[in-house]
Amino acid sequence: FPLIREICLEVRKPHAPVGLPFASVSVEIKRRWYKAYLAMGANLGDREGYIRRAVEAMEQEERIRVLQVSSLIKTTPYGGVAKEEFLNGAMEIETLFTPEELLDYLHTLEAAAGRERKEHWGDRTLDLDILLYEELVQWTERLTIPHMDMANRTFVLKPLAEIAPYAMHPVYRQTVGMLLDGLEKREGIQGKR
Ligand code: A4P
Ligand code: MG
Repeated sequence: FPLIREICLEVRKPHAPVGLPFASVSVEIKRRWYKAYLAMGANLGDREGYIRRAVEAMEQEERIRVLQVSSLIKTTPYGGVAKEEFLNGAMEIETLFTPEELLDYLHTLEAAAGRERKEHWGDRTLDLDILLYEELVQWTERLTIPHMDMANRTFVLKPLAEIAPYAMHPVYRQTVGMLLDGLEKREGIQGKR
């Protein structure tokens, strides 16, 4: 039902076999579509193929709607660990998954691309990160949203600005376009030093 954004469903049972006085018992679930932005990166093997197959898998997944996919750009490795050139891109999706469920799901796609986790920030066949999830700000051991370092990474902000220049970073209170502008200015100044 594409027009339904949110549903709250309660199933009520007036005559449940419970040995206590009660009017009825019920269970309730709430589901809605949440907007999220993802980063995609690959720097080993058939980089474009790994990214394309992950997007196709998401298109087949009932709990995800792929709204936009950016073009893929070639970028030099950032962070001093990975050695090979990257292909990077970004996606806009809507999903029924919670952030933790979405992360688990993205890990299954990374595993399907044969990703091995050998070293932090190292070379990889496929990396799928959650950049933004609605206006959520969360910092747990497993999951930091917005993605911790996104404002310092041209390879994240450039493809994201292509599909969502007005998406708002809920901590910095700046749009993706503003963050990219600021970063390019800072990098320009550093480049001249
Ligand atoms: N985690 C926490 N927050 C998030 C989030 N918002 N999205 C946790 C996804 N994962 C998140 O990630 C390690 C753990 O981070 C996850 O298990 C999850 O619980 P990982 O993907 O296993 O390892 P990683 O990718 O090596 O670490 P991390 O921190 O995700 O690295 P990044 O930030 O992805 O950086 N240079 C270029 N040019 N292009 C790139 O794409 N990528 C990296 C990796 C380095 N240099 C790069 C690129
Ligand atoms: Mg990652």
